[in-house]
Amino acid sequence: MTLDAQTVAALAQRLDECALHARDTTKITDDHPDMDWADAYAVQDALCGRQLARGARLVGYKAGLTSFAKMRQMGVDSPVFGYLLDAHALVDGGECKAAELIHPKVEPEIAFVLGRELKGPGCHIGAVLAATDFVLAGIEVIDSRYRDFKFDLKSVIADNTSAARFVVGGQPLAVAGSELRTAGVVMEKNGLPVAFGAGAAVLGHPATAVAMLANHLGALGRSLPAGSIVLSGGITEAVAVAAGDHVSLRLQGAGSTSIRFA
Ligand code: OOG
Ligand code: MG
Repeated sequence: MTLDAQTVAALAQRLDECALHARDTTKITDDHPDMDWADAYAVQDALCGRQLARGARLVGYKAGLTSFAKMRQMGVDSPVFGYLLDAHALVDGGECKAAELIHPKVEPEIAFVLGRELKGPGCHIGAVLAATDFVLAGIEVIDSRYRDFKFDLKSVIADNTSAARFVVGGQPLAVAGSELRTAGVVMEKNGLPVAFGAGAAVLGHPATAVAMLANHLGALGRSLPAGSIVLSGGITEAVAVAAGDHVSLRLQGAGSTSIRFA
């Protein structure tokens, strides 16, 4: 850690207020170029603490920047981890208020629902599959609080990895007997296909991203509780959206999910 507790709290407040008022800001590494990984996750924790203090509930976690398409798009080279709140969950087929967001984008994701706790270190793909109840089709709405959606890894970690909203479908796909590597996704915007891919785009197998997340939390003495929902990361590049857009995602074997931007 290079930042003191007061600076960590002030940075969390700055990012929190940007999200609350749909206002962007400069990268926090511009002001704190020497901040380290622990600082970045400490700001993320402080941000989470503010949201929980307002009554939000933690419902799961997310891995991001887990596909080469995403890493290339954002100019970074390693995955990042964040958390999901009930306040950010949207109803399948429901509305996402674009005015509450700065410059939203959507991503096709495979969402894992855990039947059992997952605890690192030493978590591997087999442990993830054994602990997973089922997967669902998921659309993540990301919205970086940074100007022009430009950031470095430490800045985006502090900003809870651009997490903003998410929606999942209601048709569970059991992992036993499914081949998640070749499970295809098609994302449509206003009826036109805009992104295609398959599970293998995420680190060769999306369960690998969940294992990495469990190991990341394990290093902090935390775990992924039973019942958690875990977004394993965008399979393709994220697609910009605006009020009026309708986005749907089909995941082979798991039906579809959709949202409307109002
Ligand atoms: C960071 C978050 C990335 C994903 O699925 O790759 C993410 C960003 O691109 O803003 O959620
Ligand atoms: Mg994502």
